[in-house]
Amino acid sequence: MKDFRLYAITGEEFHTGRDLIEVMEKAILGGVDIIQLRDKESSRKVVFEKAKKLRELTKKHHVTFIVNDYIDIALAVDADGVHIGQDDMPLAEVRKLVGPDKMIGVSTHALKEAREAEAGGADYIGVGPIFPTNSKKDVVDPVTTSYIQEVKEVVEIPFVAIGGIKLHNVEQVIEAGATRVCMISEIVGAEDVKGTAEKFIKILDGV
Ligand code: 3NM
Repeated sequence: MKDFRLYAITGEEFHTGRDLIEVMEKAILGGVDIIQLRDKESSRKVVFEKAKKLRELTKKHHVTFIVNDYIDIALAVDADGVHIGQDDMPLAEVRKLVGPDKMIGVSTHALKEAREAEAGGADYIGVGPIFPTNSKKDVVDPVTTSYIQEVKEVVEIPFVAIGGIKLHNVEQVIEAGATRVCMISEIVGAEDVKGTAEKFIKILDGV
């Protein structure tokens, strides 16, 4: 797996009319090194079209591209991997479908899930939500930064902290032991998307 540290997930509800590809290109130019297409509202046809465009964009900039939920779309556009949640198909089945070379990321909200994802062959896990977030429906209560400390002690595969992470609280996340951080709203909803990503990179550089 190509490692990463600044992970941006799409969230067009925060774009206030701006174009998906333009916003994500600004994020990449600011230092985002992995992008996930996450679209739970659009038709599969529309998600596929967005995935195709984001694949082109991420190829151009040598950035990792992950598709949330849709394994077939990830394969069809030759994404670098898929991201699944606790309510998706079992990890072993997803691995059978995508093969050994694609990345699989799994959202986890408790140590048991983190252990299972690692044992099942996930390439990385999401750990969250660290703070309250309005970006995900039916999200569990915040797991707080103590979950980062637990995961760091117990899990060997890479993990990325997610959920309510902002420029003003990211240092708490890093202090707890995270070296990779992931956001929706703070990056794609920023007025200055590139500048915001650059600020995160500066903070991560100081680690
Ligand atoms: N997954 P924001 S929290 C997509 O805890 C997602 O697994 C989470 O958005 C998890 O950066 C989350 O705007 C939403 O809070 C992240």
